[in-house]
Amino acid sequence: MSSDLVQLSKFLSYVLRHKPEAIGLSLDEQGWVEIEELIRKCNAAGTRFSRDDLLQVVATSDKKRFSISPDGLRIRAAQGHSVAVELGLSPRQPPAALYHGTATRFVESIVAEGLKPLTRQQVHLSLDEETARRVGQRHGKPIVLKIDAGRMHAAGFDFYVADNGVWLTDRVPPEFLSLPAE
Ligand code: HQG
Repeated sequence: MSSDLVQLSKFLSYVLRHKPEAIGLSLDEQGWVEIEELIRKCNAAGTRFSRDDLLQVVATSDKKRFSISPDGLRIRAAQGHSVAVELGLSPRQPPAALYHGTATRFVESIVAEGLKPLTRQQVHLSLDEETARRVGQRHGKPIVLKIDAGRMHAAGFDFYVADNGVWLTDRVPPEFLSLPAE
């Protein structure tokens, strides 16, 4: 993706996940906004782009960060929100194991308290260790925790899959976490 489109992707993540009010936008309860209104308000706020630019960002996003509604009129962030949204996802049976990448400096606290969503709406989990490692790397020296998702689900915890395949759950208590073998 060109650097202009990367910048645009970051701006869209900011607006659609965290600060819609920064450009006078409000998300509906499932996080959707009209594409036409989004473009108009971004342009008015000084971030100029066309519908084609937007569609290119959506199509080429490495993590499929954005979803377009089936009628092509609306867009939302697939996950990662800090603003309250109800994505409308149905609970799903998770695989036996899921993974969470984090930085080594957070591990002591995570082992004591479990995984919490902190600034986001839910905890984000990956299907494979390699993806989790990349997520963890964003925060520092990465470490991948294994989540006993099968046992958590059997204990009554709900799991969801975002439009882009990221697994979500409200929290992970410490008893369902394991550290990699030394
Ligand atoms: C950690 C990216 C201390 C948690 C990725 C993480 C993902 C704790 C950090 C998405 C803790 C929060 C989300 C506890 C959790 N004590 N630290 N009890 N519980 N943490 O960025 O999962 O590139 O909010 O381990 O691909 O890193 O933005 O969450 O390290 O899908 O599109 O607190 O964001 O996508 O960090 O990443 P984040 P995340 P994008």
